[in-house]
Amino acid sequence: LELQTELRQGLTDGEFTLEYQPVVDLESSRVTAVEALVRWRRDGALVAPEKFIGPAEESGLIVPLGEWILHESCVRVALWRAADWDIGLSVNLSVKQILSSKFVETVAGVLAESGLPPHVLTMEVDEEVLLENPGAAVERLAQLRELGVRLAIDDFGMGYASLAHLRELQVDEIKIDPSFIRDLGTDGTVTLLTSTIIRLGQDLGVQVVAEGIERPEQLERLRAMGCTYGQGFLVARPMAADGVEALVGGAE
Ligand code: G
Ligand code: G
Ligand code: MN
Ligand code: NA
Repeated sequence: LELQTELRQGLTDGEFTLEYQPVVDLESSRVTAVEALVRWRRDGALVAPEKFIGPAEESGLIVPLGEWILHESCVRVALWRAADWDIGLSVNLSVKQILSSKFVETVAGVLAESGLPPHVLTMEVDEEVLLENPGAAVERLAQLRELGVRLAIDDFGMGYASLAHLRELQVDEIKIDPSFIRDLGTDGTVTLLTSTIIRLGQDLGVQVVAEGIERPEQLERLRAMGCTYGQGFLVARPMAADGVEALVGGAE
């Protein structure tokens, strides 16, 4: 409970920050979007989300924290777009957040306040979200999509029923789990599964993003398989907003 108190205090004291990890077009290397990733700056050191997202979910603090993350990142990307930079934003959602009352209104409010066009925002959900309370979660996500927001299935391929989710939800994007990319080219089954996921995305008209690209051979293979978008330490690490500005400013 100590941690819960500290988390709450941290939110009040402005100890949370965001990093942004670029998503690039694998053909042109252009940065097409950023994924917002929350960090906790506690006593001068950054704490990884693995350490605090779980506790924040248990206490319900994920609801105000998630709203802060959404607001902060939407305002930032709206500023970039106002400076004539055509870029999208992806935000990760927790199940508690999605099922909280007023969630859809909150998202609509943040979009209105920031001036970010809904189609620029992608909401990432992983399978946990769809397993815990499938009916309610699917309904909420459908409402979100009615706002014009895009939906992505995160960590695609690792779940118990990845294909079923493509039936239940209108999905705009799938993000191939990094474990597939890691064994690309060395494990024949994984390589075949990856190219099949890419083709599935193409056939369904769903955008495919490969996550966790760390080595040039992986990027080359993904390109050859026709994967359009990618993310990973080879391409760009998560970085503060000014880092993204320097990266893109330097590239243009
Ligand atoms: O950024 P990093 O690789 O450390 O993230 C670790 C995990 O925490 C990932 O599963 C990521 O989706 C999750 N995470 C990062 N930022 C957020 C966030 O803003 N909201 C939620 N719900 N999860 C996040
Ligand atoms: O679950 P989700 O996909 O949202 O997790 C995003 C997390 O993945 C972030 O914490 C980010 O730091 C991490 N990440 C991004 N690219 C790479 C990569 O190339 N290798 C590894 N190991 N982690 C990565
Ligand atoms: Mn994600
Ligand atoms: Na995630």
